[in-house]
Amino acid sequence: MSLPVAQNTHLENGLNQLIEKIKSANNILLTTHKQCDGDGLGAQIALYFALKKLNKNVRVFCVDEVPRKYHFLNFDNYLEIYSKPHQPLNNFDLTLIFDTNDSRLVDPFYSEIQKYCDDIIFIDHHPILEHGPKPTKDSYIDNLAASTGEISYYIIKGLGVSLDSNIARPLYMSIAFDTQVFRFIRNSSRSHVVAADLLKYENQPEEIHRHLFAAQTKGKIKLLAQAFATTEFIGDKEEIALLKITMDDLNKNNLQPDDSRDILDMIMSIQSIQIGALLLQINKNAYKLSLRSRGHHIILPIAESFGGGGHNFAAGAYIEGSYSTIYDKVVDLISKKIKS
Ligand SMILES: [Mn+2]
Repeated sequence: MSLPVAQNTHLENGLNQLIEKIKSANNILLTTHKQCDGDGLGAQIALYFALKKLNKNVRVFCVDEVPRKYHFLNFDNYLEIYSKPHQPLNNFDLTLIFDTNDSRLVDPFYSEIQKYCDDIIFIDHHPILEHGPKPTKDSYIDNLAASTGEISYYIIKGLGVSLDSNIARPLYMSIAFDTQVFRFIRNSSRSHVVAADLLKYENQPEEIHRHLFAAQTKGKIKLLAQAFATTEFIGDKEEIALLKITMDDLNKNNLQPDDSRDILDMIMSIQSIQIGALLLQINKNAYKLSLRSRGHHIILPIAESFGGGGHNFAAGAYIEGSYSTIYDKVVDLISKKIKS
């Protein structure tokens, strides 16, 4: 079964232009948003291996430390971390940034890249923000793609590079991560079709699922127990769930902020919850807000009002201030959204 590479002519033209641009560039930089996730990381690593096969000079960066659960990819010899010692940057013909179109999520690396590269392109599946920075010209944004890995797959195919296990493994990881093993596929067969092709080259997909979703520590289970026990249910019908996790909660269980990422999704599995919020403390007076909606209420504007972004039904923002002030604002905005 084959599907068109893009879901409308406008996107197909954009994708073809992007592929031509990549073909004509020699020095290429690849990166993704801060606190990377499996999607952006897998999409860029796969393209790194594909571009190597085309003999391009290519460097692949994360802005900051890669969370533990992705270390099974063994990227130490080629993946560079901007926040750690790395080789100096050189001039690049082209920079491709995966899984965001918001330059703020790539800073301070973004500002640095601008000194070395005039052609920066975002490759993404998040909506363009109403109030945030606009993506650069020629950026390729496909809101219908369930993962950025899927887009990276079609770029690699368009470049005429043959797939192999180095390319298929990170791409499969991207798709498995962002779809949560095919739960969130935007009602399209595309994720499955692409994955089926990748599995010709990846013979341990269950190992990838395990690394992404079932490699818990005792500390994580303890955090889950505490999180579930302290989740607040708010509203007339208790349709809002709100959860707080402090730095101390993470530290005492030997966990990283990334370890808290899936907890809100677990709480959203309570069918009566319409909107869920997590306030994760990142320093004394700053919190990362994560928001989820069951699908009846678009919560992206709430995240945008705090200077954040994301998808319509899964979004987030960094907020400075005391917990009680932030709590009041967040509960107020969500309650209004529920009533609207
Ligand atoms: Mn993504």
